Amino acid sequence: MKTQVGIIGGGPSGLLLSQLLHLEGIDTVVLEKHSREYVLGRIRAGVLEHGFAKLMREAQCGERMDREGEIHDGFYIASGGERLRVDLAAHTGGNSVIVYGQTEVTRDLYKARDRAGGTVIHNAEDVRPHDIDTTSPWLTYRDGDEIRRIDCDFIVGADGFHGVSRKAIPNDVLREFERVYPFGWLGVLSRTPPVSPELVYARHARGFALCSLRSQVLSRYYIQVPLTDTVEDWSDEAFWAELKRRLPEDVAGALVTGPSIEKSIAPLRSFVAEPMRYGNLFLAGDAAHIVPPTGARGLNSAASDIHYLYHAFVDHYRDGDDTGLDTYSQKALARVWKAQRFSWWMTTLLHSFPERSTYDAKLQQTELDYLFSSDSALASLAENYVGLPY
Ligand code: RFL
Ligand code: PHB
Repeated sequence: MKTQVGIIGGGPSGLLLSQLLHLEGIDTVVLEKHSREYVLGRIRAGVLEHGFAKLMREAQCGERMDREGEIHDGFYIASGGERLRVDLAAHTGGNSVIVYGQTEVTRDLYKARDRAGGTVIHNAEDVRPHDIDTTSPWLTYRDGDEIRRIDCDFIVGADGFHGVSRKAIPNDVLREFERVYPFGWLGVLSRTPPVSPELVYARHARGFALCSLRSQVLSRYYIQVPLTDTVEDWSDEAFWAELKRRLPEDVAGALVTGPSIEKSIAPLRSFVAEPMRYGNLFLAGDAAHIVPPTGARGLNSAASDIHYLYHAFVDHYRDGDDTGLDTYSQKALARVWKAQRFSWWMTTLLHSFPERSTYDAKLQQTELDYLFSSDSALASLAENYVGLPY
């Protein structure tokens, strides 16, 4: 098989790039390790910035998002019984975010690839990139007993944090920057009305909690848990009781509980790999960088990579202009690091850190007091939360 851009990974990054390139007449093949049902069963992001939404519309995949997604122009931060509304619109000249689940984004992208007759190969085992430092890179994957080969002009590694593409970059070229947090988020999805029309990020001495939603009948809640905890340690009853303890009284009192329909633990980690290009291999999304979910930046940062990469490929194929490809890594990383900084800041502000000094605890409280009393501090938070310009 032959294609112009071979894409490893059929998550939101890979599918969005594939669909955008298709609309410009550029051929792609997507190799996905798992089944479609498996990919759609992962419950992840819920908050999209408008830059992401614009790309979805450009990809002709924005219709359901615009119909069913909710525009949120504010959210709450709760601490010590107080609740502060962060007015995103007021602090950003009318900007907002869209609440629409990653599962739905991915479903819409799969449908678009199907409609266009795009090639997305599921259950592709042992995917490997070859000759990435030449102008004729190629991919192999295993289909049962057969090894299949795909010749490409370029390869894009959009295969998430645990993928193979980043590992194909030689050790003496690749630099990795990492911070691992000593806790995770236990998330529960339930078919219950959300406790608040807007998200509530709550700091509490027992640990962080977040009230989010997917729709008016589907809620998503998270609590900070030690890394040693497992899903089996948490019955639904124990989860709801702990969530209530960490929320302000009025919020806890309004909480409607019900059976969980999904429950999972995600460890919190910050990670960046540099460079994001090696030869004719380009990394995008979680394959190159991840953030703790506190600032809702992960999927949104993936989308900004796709924005740069898509335009770079179009310039290459349409005009023979390689400037975009040559500057991709540098441009993408500049925005990636700003998302890293913001996610680290939100995480540090709102979580309980075991074995933290009393000095650090005082600083965290002072940072919150400052945020609650300063319009400039709120404006900085709002500007980052709605997404910095591309
Ligand atoms: P993905 O989604 O991990 O997709 C990668 C795909 O590649 C496949 N794959 C392979 N395919 C072939 N060969 C291999 N060897 C392969 N190895 C892996 C995988 O099966 C998969 O299908 O990466 P992508 O596309 O870059 O998308 C990134 C986002 O998934 C991620 O950044 C967000 O989910 C992060 N995130 C959030 N981001 C936001 O912008 N807003 C949010 O509100 C938000 N909330 C969250 C989040 C992530 C969370 N978790 C679980 C970490 C909330 C949570 C709890
Ligand atoms: C979610 O709804 O899953 C969600 C929302 C906001 C975040 C993280 C996750 O910061």
